[in-house]
Amino acid sequence: MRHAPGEIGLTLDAQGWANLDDLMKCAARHGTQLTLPLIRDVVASNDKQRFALDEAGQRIRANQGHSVNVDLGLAPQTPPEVLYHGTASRFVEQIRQHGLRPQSRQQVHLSAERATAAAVGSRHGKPVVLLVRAGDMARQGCKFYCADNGVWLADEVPAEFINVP
Ligand code: HQG
Repeated sequence: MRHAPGEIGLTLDAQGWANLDDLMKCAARHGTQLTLPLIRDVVASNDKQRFALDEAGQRIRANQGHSVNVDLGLAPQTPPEVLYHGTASRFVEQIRQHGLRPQSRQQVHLSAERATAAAVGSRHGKPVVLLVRAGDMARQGCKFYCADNGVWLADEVPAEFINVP
């Protein structure tokens, strides 16, 4: 849903939605039996609320984290004064120089809680939590978005707004 829908022949619309019938058919063709109750259960119970159903309950999409090109259609929001980004110690020098870039994803992911950022960073190695001065950034005209699961998103974070511990 976020990285390779085409691998099972699934097509997302421009906003990242896939029809549930299509998803079930494509998955079945590739050996995975999905049912509506199972999908609904995954959407409801996923630890990070990664997925959402549309109001009619006919389509599904990921709330954030895409590497494929989608427009989630989120409206810009005023961020908290401070957001956190968890990374690995080996990336810190590059980030100090170039700021945070989305890399393979569409946007940089930021958290309102330090502990969440630490967990995100530990996926990559020895975690380091960077403090992002989101309020200052926003006042200078940078846009922030909040995905439906509470993850904050920005197109990039210039180095001047990052405090490295
Ligand atoms: C780093 C997971 C060098 C960045 C998590 C990160 C998150 C740079 C890595 C979501 C850099 C990219 C996203 C620069 C950024 N030089 N390294 N200039 N700028 N980086 O996985 O933020 O499980 O694409 O610090 O919970 O770790 O997928 O991003 O370490 O919410 O739902 O480049 O993925 O969610 O790694 O994680 P990622 P992320 P899901």
